Amino acid sequence: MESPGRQVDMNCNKSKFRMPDIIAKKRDGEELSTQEIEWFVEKMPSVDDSQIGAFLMAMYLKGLSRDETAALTKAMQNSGDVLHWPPEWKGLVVDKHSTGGIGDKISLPLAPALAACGMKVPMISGRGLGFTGGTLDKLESIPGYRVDVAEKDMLPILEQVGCCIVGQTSNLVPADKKLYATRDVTATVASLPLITASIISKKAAENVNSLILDTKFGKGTFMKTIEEGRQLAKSLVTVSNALGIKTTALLTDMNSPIGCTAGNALEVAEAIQCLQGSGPDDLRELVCQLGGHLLFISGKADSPADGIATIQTTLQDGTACAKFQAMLVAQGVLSSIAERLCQSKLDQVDDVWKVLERAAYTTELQAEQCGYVQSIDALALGKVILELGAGRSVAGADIDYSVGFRLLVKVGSQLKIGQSWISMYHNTSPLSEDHILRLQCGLVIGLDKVTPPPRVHEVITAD
Ligand code: IUR
Repeated sequence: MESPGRQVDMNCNKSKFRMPDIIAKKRDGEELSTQEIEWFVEKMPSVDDSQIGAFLMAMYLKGLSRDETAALTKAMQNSGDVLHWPPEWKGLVVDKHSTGGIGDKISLPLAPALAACGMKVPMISGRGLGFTGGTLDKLESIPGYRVDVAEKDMLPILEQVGCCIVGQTSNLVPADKKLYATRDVTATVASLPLITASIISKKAAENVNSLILDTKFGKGTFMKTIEEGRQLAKSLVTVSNALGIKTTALLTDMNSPIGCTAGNALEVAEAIQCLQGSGPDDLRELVCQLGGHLLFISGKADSPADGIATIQTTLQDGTACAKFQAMLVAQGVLSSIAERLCQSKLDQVDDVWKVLERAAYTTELQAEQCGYVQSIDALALGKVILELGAGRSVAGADIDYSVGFRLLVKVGSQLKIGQSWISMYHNTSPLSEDHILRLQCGLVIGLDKVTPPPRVHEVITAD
């Protein structure tokens, strides 16, 4: 019997496909052809929402093979503009993607560090939603920073500076916008092939030669177990390489916050510390490891260790910081502000308030027992600052750049009773009892000495 429903473009001369047949085929667990997947993505603007939802659910339940996922990713890449770069940049155009976490400000030092190594980094980033912060929000806490850079204006910035960090333009991977919005309302977000196609199609549309992925697992990210993180990393690496992008993933621990700070302006300050060769060790290690592996797969370092040392040098000799300063100016920040931010010594993170918006109140919380810090629950802390205004619970909401926290201890630190362990930056006072309780519960103190777990657990390369 013929399936009911609007029949999309029956007369399309490319094929005789019908949406109900494609949905049924996937519903019954069969493999779709590349042509069927391409047809679906091409016709998506005129496909009924109910059919897109049903197809997504069929893909969610039955999965997609490697070839199907690669075909979907490629078709999505080609659904809008694909960026083009001068031929002499071949091999130099690189980017990084992170699956996101609390205190994840890695892109801010990494993009300029790579530019300082001669790479071209057209980084297209996102905004934060929920407890994960967004790179664009962090940068917008710097007065004047513009994220809405047109594609044609990226070229001169990349020529002169070597990196830019911008928002997604309206015609880059429009298929992902439609699919992501529909996944959101049809309980089909958490699907490995759909996440893979969504992430890699956007990087492929940037037309990068090499890509490094920071695939996180743990409390402060959406892949809670190491095995879930590993499966996502493998899927991303396999499909990205199948599309011709040299790709490696690092599987990294996101149980405790990265660095010491979370919250937009505070994270900018910490990123600049990193660019000045100081700041928290774990942040610097992640920047160097991600950058080092990326230089290696791009053929610009003889080994990952060689690449790591090269990135480390750019942080120590000021060349990465100079690139960051130049990028800020190229993206709208007054040169006096950019200079003040990048050239004043930020060993005291509080100095940042001379340039950036300052929270009205700072409250320190004290340890309620003595011992060693066993764990710091990134998610618990991230949710509190989200509620205090550092993030948005719904897309489009305003955020308060000055809200956040600064940890005064790390996992493994020894603490005395009454010793301060966190500074909260907030604009409503006092902190509520509920917030204080949840923050205190986020710090686990015990008598056992603890060695902090390594941030990088595994390096996942193409088979
Ligand atoms: N980020 C993306 O770009 N796509 C996704 O599907 C998810 C995160 I989940």
